[in-house]
Amino acid sequence: MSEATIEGQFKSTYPVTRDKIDFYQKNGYVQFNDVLNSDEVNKLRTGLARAIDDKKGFVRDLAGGDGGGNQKILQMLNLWEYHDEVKQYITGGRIARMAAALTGSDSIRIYHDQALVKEPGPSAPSPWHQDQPYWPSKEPGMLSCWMALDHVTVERGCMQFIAGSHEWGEFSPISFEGEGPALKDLLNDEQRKAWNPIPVELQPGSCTFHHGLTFHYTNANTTDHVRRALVAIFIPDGVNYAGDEKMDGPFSPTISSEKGEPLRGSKFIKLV
Ligand SMILES: O=C(O)CCC(=O)C(=O)O
Repeated sequence: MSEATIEGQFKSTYPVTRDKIDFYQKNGYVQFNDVLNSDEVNKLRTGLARAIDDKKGFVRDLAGGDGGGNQKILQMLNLWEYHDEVKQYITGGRIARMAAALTGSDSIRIYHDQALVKEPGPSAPSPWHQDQPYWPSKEPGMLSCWMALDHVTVERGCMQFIAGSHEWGEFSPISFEGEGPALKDLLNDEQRKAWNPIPVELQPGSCTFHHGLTFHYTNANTTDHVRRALVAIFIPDGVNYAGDEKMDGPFSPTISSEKGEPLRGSKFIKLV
């Protein structure tokens, strides 16, 4: 591969058509194929392998283990701070510009990235949930790009969505450790009738974007192969800080906004 192409990694623009924007706005999620080429996917796999070795920053088992061996869902936050490959991916701008197009926003900031790894064997499902209840934003609007680094099938833990559920309002946060009610228990009759999970199987380098209120789920990985996903969460314009009562996460100390002001923090760098 030429130097020029390597230089351009993660930077070139991926076209987001009007149809895709309309689909996202109507359904609360959308799929894009071949957003990354195989060199870019391999670069991110390299960064992820190093992150799994050195476990810098915030690392835990999202399903309640100790983050040591045998994690059911290994979650590692803000790889971009520690691993150059991921920094290039996040700051290169391709996926941030896609987020800007989907939301119609003039500016996009990163909230954080996260690697979510389901090894074969000890893996757990990620229960049906919305993301917005875990985020410090007052208004909905934040969104995630879920990038597949493996060929993800239903059995390997691909994303599943309830189309249109981003219009159903904000529900309580759901425990990934299996405590408390399931999201489905909180629905009204009409919402229960509309419950029709849509699995989105992806090739490596393909992704989905989903709105912070969209209901989503992934199976435990029941295959013999690892499932690696790299998620980037974005803050578009018009999202304000909800205040302390909604924030006890790892980035609370970095938030510089007062309640009701645009959500800003030292790590929420501007990408677009
Ligand atoms: O990858 C998973 O298992 C869950 C992903 C997820 O919940 C998210 O990206 O918001």
